[in-house]
Amino acid sequence: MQSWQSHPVPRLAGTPRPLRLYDTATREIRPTAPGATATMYVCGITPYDATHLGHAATYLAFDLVHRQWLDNGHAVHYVQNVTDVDDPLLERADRDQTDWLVLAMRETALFREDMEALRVLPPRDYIGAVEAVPEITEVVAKLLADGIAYRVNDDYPDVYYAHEAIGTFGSVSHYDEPTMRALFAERGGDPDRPGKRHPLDALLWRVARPGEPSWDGELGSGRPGWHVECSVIALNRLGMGFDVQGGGSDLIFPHHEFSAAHAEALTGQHPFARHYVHAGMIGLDGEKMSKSRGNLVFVSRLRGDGVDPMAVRLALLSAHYRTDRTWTEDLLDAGEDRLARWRSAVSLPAGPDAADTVARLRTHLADDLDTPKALLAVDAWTTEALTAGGHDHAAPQLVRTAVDALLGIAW
Ligand code: 5CA
Ligand code: ZN
Repeated sequence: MQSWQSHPVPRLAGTPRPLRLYDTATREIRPTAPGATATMYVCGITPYDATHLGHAATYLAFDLVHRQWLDNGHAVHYVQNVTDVDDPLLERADRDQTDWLVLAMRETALFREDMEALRVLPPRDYIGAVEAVPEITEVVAKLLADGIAYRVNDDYPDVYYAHEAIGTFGSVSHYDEPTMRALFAERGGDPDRPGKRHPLDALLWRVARPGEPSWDGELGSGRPGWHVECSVIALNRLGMGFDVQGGGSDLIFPHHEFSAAHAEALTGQHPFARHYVHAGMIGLDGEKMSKSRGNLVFVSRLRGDGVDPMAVRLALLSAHYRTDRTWTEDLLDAGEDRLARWRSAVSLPAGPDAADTVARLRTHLADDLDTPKALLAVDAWTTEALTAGGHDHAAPQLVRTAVDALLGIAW
């Protein structure tokens, strides 16, 4: 699939700091340890509705990871998927009497525009589930051949993953079985499907039902399950042991647990990813912002209303990426005020020395993306520049470059 346009990222002088991130699997903040090319897979959208601020916040967090690695001199191989065929997408297309494929293409196009407006660096590989069906089919067939997957004995002999196949199941989320069962039922799983060997076994291949899109191949006519899509798209481009698997915290279980388990069962290697990184949930009026709840604030709507995407960026980065938080008008107002102050300060002919500000910015961001402290460091410099002033003629440009490179703000 076509990705979106990149903006050039300026190089920043001085000393970068190696990035440390919280890892859900080991439950601690650990250094990332990428090679010359850092590798990251972030779960993409299910394109049946426009990008809301929850999605945006999650992709912004991983954009900062991307920028930290670039600052440290790494190339970054970033892969993202699009879940462009799935039950909720088909249900929405049905409800709206529209072609599911056209709906997916339309919402994916809008997502690309939103990401570009927010200056999120694009993935190198942007891969739709539909285009990946042949490679996914191959993996499911191998899991079947290896006895790790099985078909239910039914009119529709769907293929399931026997989740007890490997001993590492549970090592991403560490949830106990009752929690797993509850989340599995809540997030797209089918614990009560008759014929499964265990309620927690996850769907790998859904045999074609009348009226549903399907693909023919060695498994017969059907379509892939959700977790195995991400598993295969990541594995075939990044290999086992890639640096970061990312998404919102609603993906910890079952999605990331099973994506990892499928790949580990297939290859016999552990781990799938070296860090599992999860962003907190953005809510509105006390509830998680979600398409199914309908309580959404769309990035495109704000853009249409003339809101500067850079203010949205600052508003979403003003709290730590791992905290669940609520979107409010006040947050956006604060983002707009901050952006205006910063813009005034970097437009001055001179300001106070900024070397220490840049060092603090780097230190805070490298510390599990501590954006609240990073933003305060820039605030401190701008306040001094706008009140006391300064004589360093290079300082405003240095702050511009640092905030552009590390926080993705355009002036
Ligand atoms: N297509 C799957 C992943 S393979 C999916 O979860 N799609 S999504 O459109 O529902 O979400 C896209 C990304 O945004 C995921 O990383 C998800 O965890 C994240 N996300 C969804 N809702 C929120 C929210 N309210 N706050 C923060 N992140 C969210
Ligand atoms: Zn995914």
